[in-house]
Amino acid sequence: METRVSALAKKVRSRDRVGLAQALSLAESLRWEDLPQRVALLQALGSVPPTAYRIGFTGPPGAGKSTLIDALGAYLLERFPEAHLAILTVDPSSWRSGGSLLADQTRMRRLAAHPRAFLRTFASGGHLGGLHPRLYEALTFCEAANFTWIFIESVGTGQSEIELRYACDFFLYVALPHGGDEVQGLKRGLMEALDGVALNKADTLSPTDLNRLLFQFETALHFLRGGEPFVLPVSALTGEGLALLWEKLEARRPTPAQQATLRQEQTRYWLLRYWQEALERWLDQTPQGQLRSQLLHHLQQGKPFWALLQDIAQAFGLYPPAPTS
Ligand SMILES: Nc1nc2c(ncn2[C@@H]2O[C@H](COP(=O)(O)OP(=O)(O)O)[C@@H](O)[C@H]2O)c(=O)[nH]1
Ligand SMILES: [Mg+2]
Repeated sequence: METRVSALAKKVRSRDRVGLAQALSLAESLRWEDLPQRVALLQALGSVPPTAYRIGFTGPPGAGKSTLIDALGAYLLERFPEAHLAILTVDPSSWRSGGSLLADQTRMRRLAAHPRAFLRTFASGGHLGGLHPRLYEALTFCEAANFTWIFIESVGTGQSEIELRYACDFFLYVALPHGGDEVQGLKRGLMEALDGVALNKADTLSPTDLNRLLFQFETALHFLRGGEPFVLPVSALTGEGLALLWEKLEARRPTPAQQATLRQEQTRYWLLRYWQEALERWLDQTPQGQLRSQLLHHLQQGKPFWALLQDIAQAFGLYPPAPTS
């Protein structure tokens, strides 16, 4: 195993497509049986100083995230002939064979065919509402492959929206201008987490509508965040605003020291997720873990709520409560 792993590590470091795809499949696996292999690979890659600029793109389905990534990515790869770009799309709402993952691939036509771009889609991993539980490892592998930028696309649903923040250096919200009250639809938690807003499909808006939307976003963000996150109209279709968007993203790129601190916080987050996952797995094998299905069964049979509460507390040795002195 040792030599196979070090051979794989070498391939990853040299950005070999097959090797990288193999490493990412390993990252995608949710089987604990595969953990030793992942651990060995991470170990073989050693500690990788963060060099890639990770940008997370979130927003409602149809906002144009994939199209924007394709346009921005193609623009960047042309401008920087030495650069390499990795794109991970993580779609919590669909499965590998599902339609929207394929849609992402077809929306990224330019990047899909580009020799310096690497595209990979991640299934949901069955994790309800959250990002793929192994995304962190996948990103570590991409970082070891020395990509200049890593773009992460995630559909904005529930928890994953905010969670993306723990995967990237910059958290960009791609807004879809319907002409309604877009800002109202944004959850407060999301407003607090995002670093910038790209108002996409600016080509479909009249100047009046565009100004109204910009004003709405700027006011809301100013109120919440002192106006720190930017709001920028762009069009992934016409390319309008892309150069300026990149200028702004580049200006917000964290320094290596800031990036190291950020990664430390992010590692803490993913570590606790692992802990939670292991805990649940462990719990399922204990009598207390099995109690869960018994409780639901008893509830269905009409056992009163208070009696079920008693059962829970008793199972964990909490009933009657120990007297506090
Ligand atoms: N008019 C216009 N259409 C766009 C723009 N960006 C994306 N679209 C279209 O919006 C639809 C959804 O785009 P897609 O990138 O798949 O959205 P995603 O679900 O956020 O990834 C597609 O039909 C795109 O062609 C844009 O800037 N202007
Ligand atoms: Mg998409």
